[in-house]
Amino acid sequence: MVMYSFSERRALSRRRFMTGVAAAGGAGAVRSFCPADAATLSAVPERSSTRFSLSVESVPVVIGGRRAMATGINGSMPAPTLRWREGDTVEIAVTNRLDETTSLHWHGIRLPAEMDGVPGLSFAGIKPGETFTYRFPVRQNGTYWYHSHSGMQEQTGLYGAIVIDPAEGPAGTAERDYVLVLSDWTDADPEQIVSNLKFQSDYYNFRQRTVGTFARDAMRNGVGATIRDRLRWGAMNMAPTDISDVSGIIYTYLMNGQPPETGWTGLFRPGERVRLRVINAASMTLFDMRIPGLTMQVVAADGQEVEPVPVDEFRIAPAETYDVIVRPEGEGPWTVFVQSEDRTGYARGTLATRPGLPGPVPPMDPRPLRTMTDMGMGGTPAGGHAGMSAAHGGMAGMEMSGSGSLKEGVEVQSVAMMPRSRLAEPGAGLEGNGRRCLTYADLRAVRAGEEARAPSREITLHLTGNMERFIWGFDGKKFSEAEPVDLALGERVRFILINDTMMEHPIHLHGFWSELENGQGAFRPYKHTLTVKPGERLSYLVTADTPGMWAYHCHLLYHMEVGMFRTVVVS
Ligand SMILES: [Cu+2]
Repeated sequence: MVMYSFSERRALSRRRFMTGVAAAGGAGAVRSFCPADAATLSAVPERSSTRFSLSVESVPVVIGGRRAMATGINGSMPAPTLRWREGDTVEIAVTNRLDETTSLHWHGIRLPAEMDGVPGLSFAGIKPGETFTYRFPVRQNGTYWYHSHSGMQEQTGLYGAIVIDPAEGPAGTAERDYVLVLSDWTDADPEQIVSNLKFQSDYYNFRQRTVGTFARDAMRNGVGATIRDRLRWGAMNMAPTDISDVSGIIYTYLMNGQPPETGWTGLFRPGERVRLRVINAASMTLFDMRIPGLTMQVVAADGQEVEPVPVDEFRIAPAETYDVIVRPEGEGPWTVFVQSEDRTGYARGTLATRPGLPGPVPPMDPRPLRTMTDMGMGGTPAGGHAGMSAAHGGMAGMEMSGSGSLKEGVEVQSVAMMPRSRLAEPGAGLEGNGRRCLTYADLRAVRAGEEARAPSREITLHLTGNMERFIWGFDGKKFSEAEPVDLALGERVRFILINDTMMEHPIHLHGFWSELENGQGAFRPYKHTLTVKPGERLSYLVTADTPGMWAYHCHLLYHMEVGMFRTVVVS
């Protein structure tokens, strides 16, 4: 854990700004294209049918000047946007043209368990050459997405948007309607990334690499790849941080498949309302989105309508979706600026009245600083090296009060002694930046929840891990060591999550709404993915109304991969 003084942070932010300028200067030279053009991808398509035919296949792409093979659908990465209507029954025939098993999971969609698309739980997966036909009634509306639940296919591009019209027809709240699929692209081999992280958890957070580590890395990854990494690290002038496991060193952040050099462009006429359906399809990256000069009205979270919240900025974790409406009055152009949480890169878009008008790109913000609160020490956020060392020393060997079974060890590096609600906080790096940032406490559903029953019991789970060992789990156990969470059909339960780690974890329960208890009473927001901040305790209500085996996991792909995953069995 490295903490920065204020002056160090200032220096870092200056350096970051230089990096940003250099990157922008090289823009013209970098060519990038995907088989599907960005305009067709981002405009919400007409709803043509209730039947869809999707071919999962390798798709050639060039991103950042380098050729690579992505995993896409029908020749496109991201996969095509699917438009459905509430009340219809959709039928989706998925053919696997890869040489490994695939699957598609409909994220946030309430459906029978056998249609949920998780190999090993819902079904056997789709073998090479096979076609599996998903068929289910659509009982909700809003912005959702779909992605592979097999291996590392999500990291290599197998994700797309779902837009569901209300039964009574499209909402008519905006003249323009775009999806913004955000993602983190790498041409590194995802299996190698996991291996590197297990080997050294700060692998992608550059500490001064030496001749010794060069030799070691070259043995693991090959000389060419190691030299390439070193050149990138040098060019980025990276400094150590513990914000993200995987950073802009190997990631190119995409908006609708477009890297920042080219970006995505959305057209509008002055005075029009523009709806942006923002989906974080990244494997490992939390993003902070803003459009300098425009106020965004947040009108939906995870597909569900909320009372409009005017904001300048919001954080979106992997798997979350937010719908925002903006109303640009002049000609623009306006830049849609989406920084990675660790400020090692950004995705970029432009709202303009005609093509070819890029807006100004602001410098990236200073990197977030992990604080005492992130350590679960309670109190007000505080920084500084000395304070952190003292705090860590004080925690060593302590046992969790109220949860006698959870002890620190290899699997549980620390426990939050004073976990607290952080729902009214925008998140690390967004405090006090002069902008109105969305918080979970702001989310208020437009309708009262349908379920008035109080929960009959509580299930408390700690999010645990060891950053140095790249071990992640619930209650100090990996998936392979853990029992399923059993729920009785029809039961209403309160889940309590306590984050004992220094990272955010976006936790996704398949099949059911997670009704966040955020102080809005009966108007609590219905979410499918809830980000738990470091040192935070939050709770949500679940009605287990659909039988079956359901996945419950962290949506950071590599955390899930190494064991931050449980099965929830409803019977
Ligand atoms: Cu996680």
